[in-house]
Amino acid sequence: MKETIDIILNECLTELDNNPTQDEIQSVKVKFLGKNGRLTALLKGLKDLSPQEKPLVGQLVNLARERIEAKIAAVEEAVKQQKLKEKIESEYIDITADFTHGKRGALHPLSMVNKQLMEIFSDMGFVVKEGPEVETDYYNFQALNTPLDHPARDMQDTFYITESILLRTHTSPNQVRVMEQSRPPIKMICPGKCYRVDDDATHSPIFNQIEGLVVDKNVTLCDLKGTIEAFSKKFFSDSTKVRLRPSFFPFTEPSVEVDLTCSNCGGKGCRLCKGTGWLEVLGAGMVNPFVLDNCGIDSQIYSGFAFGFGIDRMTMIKYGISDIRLMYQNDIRFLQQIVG
Ligand code: FA5
Repeated sequence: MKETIDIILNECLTELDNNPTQDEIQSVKVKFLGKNGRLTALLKGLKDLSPQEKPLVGQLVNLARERIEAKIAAVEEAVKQQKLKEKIESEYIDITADFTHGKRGALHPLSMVNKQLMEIFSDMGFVVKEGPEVETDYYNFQALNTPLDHPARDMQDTFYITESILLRTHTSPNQVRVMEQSRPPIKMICPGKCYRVDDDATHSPIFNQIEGLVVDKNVTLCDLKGTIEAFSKKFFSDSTKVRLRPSFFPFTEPSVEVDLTCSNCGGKGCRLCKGTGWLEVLGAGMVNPFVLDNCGIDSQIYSGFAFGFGIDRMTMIKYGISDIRLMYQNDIRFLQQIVG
């Protein structure tokens, strides 16, 4: 009987010696230790042995079983360690690898400038608002003192969806929307896309404006000039000077065009400023009392200023871009020159 036990034991240990897989280990368990396994069969046969033989053979079978179980545990541990090693190797990341060949994304120049402008105005206490790009004729023109057939509409021809719904030509409709919804003091800016039937090197059919509006008691043209000056010094440079020239917008009275000293030549005169030393950057003025009253704000008590400028134009001036269309063609070679 001892010989039979040794043969079974050796056979089993040999099978476990050959780097078995987890499935093969399972088969060995079933084959030798399972319900109908070979070692189990020996235990079942004990009942046929004599009382003297029974404890002896039983002890031998149990010893063999213990050796097989210990071997199985060792082999299973080896399989587990091997799997772990393979997993670690397959998931290895070389954090010292050279990634300089990888391309990094960057904000588009217009988004970059818009973000910068928002930060400057937020620091100055302006609240950022938004308004619809698809606008009604009422908000885009009529509420801004520009009735049907007003000649000022000619300068802002646009894309009409119906006779009374259009793509907004400027961000000024948001002056009205904000004044209708809130009471003074108001201090807001509103960035957004605008649309006009324009198309040349400095005018795009789609472009971006920022509207500014301040309404309170005793707001004057000096406050407008001071605000533009403070903003321009932050955006361009400390030496930037501001100049106001008379102009006309139906929704401001008086109205002004605002010029800044040329950021390229500092006011000496160059190609960018066409030798004048000044760059025209925005339209502005004191909110027309008609517009205030129309929004339910008593023009006898309150006054306000508003301004509107092109983000595209600011970007062109800041980065010396000569053609606005470059910013909408998404040529990576152009974009890389601006954002690196
Ligand atoms: C207006 O749009 C007025 N709403 C501005 C304003 C606001 C006046 C508040 C008074 C009070 P204007 O048409 O000048 O004004 O446009 C303002 C700026 O938008 C221009 O200086 C220019 O920088 C930009 N702009 C206008 N049309 C285009 C265009 N087609 N492409 C690119 N930029 C444009």
